[in-house]
Amino acid sequence: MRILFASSEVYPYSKTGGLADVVGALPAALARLGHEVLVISPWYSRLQGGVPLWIGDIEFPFDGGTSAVGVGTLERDAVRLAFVGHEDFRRDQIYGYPDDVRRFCRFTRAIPQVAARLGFEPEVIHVHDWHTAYLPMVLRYDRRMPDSFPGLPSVLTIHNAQYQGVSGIDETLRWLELSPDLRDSWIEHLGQANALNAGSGFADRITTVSASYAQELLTPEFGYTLESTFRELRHKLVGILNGIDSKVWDPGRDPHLPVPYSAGDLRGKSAAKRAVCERFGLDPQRPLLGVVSRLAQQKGIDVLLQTAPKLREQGWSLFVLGTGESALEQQLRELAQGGVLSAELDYDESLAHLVYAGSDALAIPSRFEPCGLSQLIAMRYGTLPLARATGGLRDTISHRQTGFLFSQLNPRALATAAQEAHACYGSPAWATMMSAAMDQDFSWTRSALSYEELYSDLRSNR
Ligand code: NHF
Repeated sequence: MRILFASSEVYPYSKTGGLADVVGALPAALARLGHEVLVISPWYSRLQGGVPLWIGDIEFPFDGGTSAVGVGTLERDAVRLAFVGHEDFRRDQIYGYPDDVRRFCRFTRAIPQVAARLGFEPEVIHVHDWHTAYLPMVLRYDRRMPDSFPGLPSVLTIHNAQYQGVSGIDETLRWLELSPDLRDSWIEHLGQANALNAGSGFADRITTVSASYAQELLTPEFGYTLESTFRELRHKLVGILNGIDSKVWDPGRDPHLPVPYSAGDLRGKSAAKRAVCERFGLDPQRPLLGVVSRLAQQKGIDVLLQTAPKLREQGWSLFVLGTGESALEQQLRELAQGGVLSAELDYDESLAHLVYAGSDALAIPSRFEPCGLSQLIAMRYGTLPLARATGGLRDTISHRQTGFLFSQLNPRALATAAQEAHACYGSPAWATMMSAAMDQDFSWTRSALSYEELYSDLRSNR
């Protein structure tokens, strides 16, 4: 099957979060199943890991005129990638500008012409999050599409429903070159244009990255005002769990560890713990509770920091790796100065590997977690997650079998679960949990097979 992916981020070229990881890995897993995949993404000024080969400019209708963008290509893991270059994307950050919706409307409008320029005739279109969510609507209503595009089935994957792409309706329809008659269609939500609402309404299927998050989206707490839309569209909403790159995250051949290890021989795990403890002055006799996370409200880091003195009292060493909101970073610095925890306020891929391996448990107190990657990595490294039972965390961790779950997000609930884990630490039950955690299959192949089935269904229903 020929599948077109469109996304604002793709690992390793651009990344602010898990979206990039998924779009970096799922196409390769689909390619291994024999499919032909083209990934289209913006050509940011700071692409990591490769420079696309510029193959020319293309033009397409945009905002009452014609826009021109450059197209560059690359190939990686049998997947073709096309990058769309325009000064809109040559900025310091990927997001965070007042004209973000317009920027990604330009990108979205360019996608069909970019595919055509590469001679790629997709059979299915798969878009991700709000940035590309207008594509199903454009496909349905624009008459100036390349030949193979009208009537194509489309899938929207929601990685995070908190970000929706909100703008004025009239201007958005103008940017997209769509008729003002569409102002009362799915584009409208609470009197404004909402890309995620439009994508949900016009895509043939909505997927999200775990079954629990698909259910949670139907509630006000997680739907972020879109819950009524999701309830109305629940017949086409499914959850498909993400995977992890089992080559990158493999304790048996991880170049970032002092000694590789496996479930059968855990000496390398102890070596990793010693390395973390030495480097950050922690007592290796205490169980080590690691945190590898964006420092954000979504991740419940505020609650973790409130609980930190209690965790220390229980007997844990606490180590936090990550960057994020400046208030949380400041609080972390203060707690580190007070000797409550150790922290490295950095985005350090290599250290992350060491912390996943060297920790005994990994704290993940997320407010919401559509899927979550860190618990999957932790379990592969025999590090038991101590996590809030939400979204993908609930679906991938079994309480007292592969980790520890707690329901409410508050310091008391976190401390109670941490106490339970601490009491279990070092017992035969802990060792059994470690090997059960390490034994699981979270490879991308499993997810890719589910997407393959979904795409096939869509095509046969046409
Ligand atoms: O894993 C990729 C990621 C998820 O839970 C994560 C999130 C954003 O918040 O699907 O997207």
